[in-house]
Amino acid sequence: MKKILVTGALGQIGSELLGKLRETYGTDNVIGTDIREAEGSHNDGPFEIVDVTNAEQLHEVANKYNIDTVMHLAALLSAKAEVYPKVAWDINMGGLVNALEVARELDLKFFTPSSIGAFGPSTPKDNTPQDTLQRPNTMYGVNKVAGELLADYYYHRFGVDTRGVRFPGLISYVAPPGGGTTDYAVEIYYEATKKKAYHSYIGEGTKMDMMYMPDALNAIIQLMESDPAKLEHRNAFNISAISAAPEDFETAIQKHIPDFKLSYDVDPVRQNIANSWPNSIDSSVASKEWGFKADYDIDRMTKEMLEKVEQKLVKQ
Ligand code: AKB
Repeated sequence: MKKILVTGALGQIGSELLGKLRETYGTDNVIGTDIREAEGSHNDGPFEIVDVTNAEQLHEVANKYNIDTVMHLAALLSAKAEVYPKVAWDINMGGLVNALEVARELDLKFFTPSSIGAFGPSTPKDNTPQDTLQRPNTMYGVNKVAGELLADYYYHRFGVDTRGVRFPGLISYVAPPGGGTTDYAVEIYYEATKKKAYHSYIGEGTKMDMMYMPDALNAIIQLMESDPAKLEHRNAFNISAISAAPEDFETAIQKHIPDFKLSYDVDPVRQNIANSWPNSIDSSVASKEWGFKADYDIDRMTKEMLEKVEQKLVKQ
């Protein structure tokens, strides 16, 4: 990777990936794009307004910068996609096919994330295998399974070097997530710091996979830099670091804020989505094919999240 274009660069992953890529590959070699204007550090390097559903615009910007890699992140997350299923289809599938077409026409390397949302109620719930039943019952899940298959198709049919992972819920103190089912696992740290209390919209005992953002960013770069000859599962590697329910975050937070209180006010839409996802997925194929390894468990992540969120709130 020498010149990289990132779509959705102001989203939860993009906001941090942009900085990390610029540090690693040089500021001028990473072009951020999003549907809105960049602010702050995102403007330190090249940035363009791009609506991924506009194929021509995407093509024009990719051509202008002579890129060799696309990281396509622009998407609507699971809970929002349930509220606006047609919009989700248009953005998640329309944007993806446009980005894949650019990669095909310009002979680019391609990364796009799938998600634990690509699994459904009939998928084995514990230690979910890499290759298994995928019959999701959400629009986001339908988009993610179709996206995995489409990226495989572009590799087999056109030789596009497509790669991807199934991300769990991502936890970070930099950019807030928006419209996801796992967002509670970020909110809980802000509310613990501000109020020593949190009402979880996900019910007690609902385990989902999670990961701290630095592990997610390392995974993207490691996968993209790995030897293609070793990649059997190109487009949808299971990766996870933590399997946790709200009460597991409560326990981890109470080690630092002993009087933190967790209560529940369950949102049926997001709870139904969470119920359809695995409790824990098996990342061993990613470890075997390209050396995936997460550095943060829930305790290490919690210590850092509480410190960073506190620093952030003091500055505001
Ligand atoms: C969401 O909750 O929609 C995302 C995801 C797991 O893909 N964080």
